[in-house]
Amino acid sequence: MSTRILSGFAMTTVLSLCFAALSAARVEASVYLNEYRHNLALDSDIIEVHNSGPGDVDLGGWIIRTLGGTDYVFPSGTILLDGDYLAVDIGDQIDPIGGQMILIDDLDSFTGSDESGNRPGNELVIDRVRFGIAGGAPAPPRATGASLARVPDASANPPLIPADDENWWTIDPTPTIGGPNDAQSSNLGAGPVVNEIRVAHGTGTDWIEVFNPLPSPVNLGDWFASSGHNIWFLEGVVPPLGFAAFAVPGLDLSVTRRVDLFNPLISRLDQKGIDGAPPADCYGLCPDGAPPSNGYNYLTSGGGDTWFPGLCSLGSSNQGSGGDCDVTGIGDEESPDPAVEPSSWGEVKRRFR
Ligand SMILES: [Ca+2]
Ligand SMILES: [Ca+2]
Repeated sequence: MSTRILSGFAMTTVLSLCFAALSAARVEASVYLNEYRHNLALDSDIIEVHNSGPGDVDLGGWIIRTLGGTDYVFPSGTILLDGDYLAVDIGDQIDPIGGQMILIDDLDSFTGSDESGNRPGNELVIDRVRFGIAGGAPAPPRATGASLARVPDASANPPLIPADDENWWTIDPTPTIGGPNDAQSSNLGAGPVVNEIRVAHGTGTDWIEVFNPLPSPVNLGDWFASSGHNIWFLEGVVPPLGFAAFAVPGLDLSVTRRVDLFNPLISRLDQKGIDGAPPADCYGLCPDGAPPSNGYNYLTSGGGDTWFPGLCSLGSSNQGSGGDCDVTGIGDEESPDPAVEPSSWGEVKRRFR
């Protein structure tokens, strides 16, 4: 009996030593970038981080690094408790049309090395998001005060540093800075798509064309298109395999170079980009409605494969009468054929509603 008691004591001692050794290794808690919005009144970028646990984390010395911006360094003594949200003002660092945020552990508070060979003074990337023309996540429309939000919230332990940002981030018109996110998840490729973009290049008006690939009509009331500058509401009914064209001047497409399409549930169904594209007035899918629906620039939107410059046919099929997608307009900066350009919003509605 006494032997068993001694064994138990010895085991407890060994376990205690093991825990002491573990506590000297890296913290195991997961800290996330969780939400971002630009505060127009402060002209500042506000970033929310979340500790999904287990355990508290000392963020002192950690860094938020933006694309081309100045590093934000968390002050020493910044303890993020298990389960807490923290919003920090990093100043005006983020380009509204796109960029990235990286959360970095500077490892200075860490002594020794862990199994991955991390050393004090090194930088360890904890989390990252790329958005707008720089990655899959959408740029939050700055004029609306909307945020870029993780979905689901970080407390659900979604993947850190996701390669497919478009599936883990969306915009939230009603930000929740300092608390759990409640944005709607995306449903990319599940319905109507941006089938064509016409870019005004500073004169005239930007347009988008929506194609409905579904076998039933879709009421576009309260649907909206979004860019890093603003949102623009759509309207009307687009028939099965039909087209509808919308002037979208607030989106500033020649500057923002990306458009995202949302349904009334504020779930994102499509995204297209033209950054890096050959110069043209129009860009269109061929065949109509072709994938992918998760692009953020010309190439990731199917550039040269299903997404082409020079397809100018607002309100009608990009495939032409022969179905062969005449792309002879590539690189042609002349105005598109006026015969296919709706002359006014009223005419668009008359034609396509
Ligand atoms: Ca939040
Ligand atoms: Ca078209």
